[in-house]
Amino acid sequence: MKTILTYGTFDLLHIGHVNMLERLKELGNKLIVGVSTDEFNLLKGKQCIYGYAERAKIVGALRCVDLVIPENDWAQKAVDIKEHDVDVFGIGADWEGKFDELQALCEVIYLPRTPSISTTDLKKVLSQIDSAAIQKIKQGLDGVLDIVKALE
Ligand code: C2G
Repeated sequence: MKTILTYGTFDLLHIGHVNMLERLKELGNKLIVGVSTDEFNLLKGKQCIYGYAERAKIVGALRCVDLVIPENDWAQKAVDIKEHDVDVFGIGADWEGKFDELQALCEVIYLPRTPSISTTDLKKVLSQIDSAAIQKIKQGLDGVLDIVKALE
C-alpha cells in the first residue's frame, strides 16, 4: 500500500483541483486529503463560499479520494504523515520548496498547477454575473417606471 497525502481549501471545486487529486492518486493506492477548516482558512486569509462540511463532502465524493481529514493548522503535516504512514506528500508547484522539511519523513513532490483556473477567478466571474443581471433587471424596471409616469 502506497499512501499519498495532500492538503487544500478546495472551495468551489474545479478542474484544477480534480487534476491535482487524480495525478496524486496515480502515484499510489491511497489518497488522503486534508481539507482546510473554516478557522484555518481565516489564518490563510481565505473567505470560502462553501463551509468546511460541504467542501469535505465534495472532495470525499471524488472516486480518487480515499480519506478526508480536517486541516486545522500548518504544523499538523508531520503528525499526519506518521499517523497515516504516508509515503508521498504532494501539492501544487505554487508551494514549491515550502514543505521540503517533510523530506525527513516521506517523499515530497510539487506538481504543476492547471493553468487559467482558480477559485478566486471563479468568484470574480460569479460576482460579475450577479451585477450584470441586476443591472438588466434595473434597466427593465426603469423602462416600466417611465411608461407609468407617461400615463399619469
Ligand atoms: N491547484 C491546481 N491547479 C489550480 C488550482 C489549484 O493544481 N488551477 C491545486 C493547488 O496547487 C493545491 C490544490 O489544488 O495543491 C488545492 O488548492 P487550494 O484549494 O487553493 O489550496 P491551498 O490554498 O493551496 O492550500 O497546507 C497547504 C494548504 O492548505 C494548501
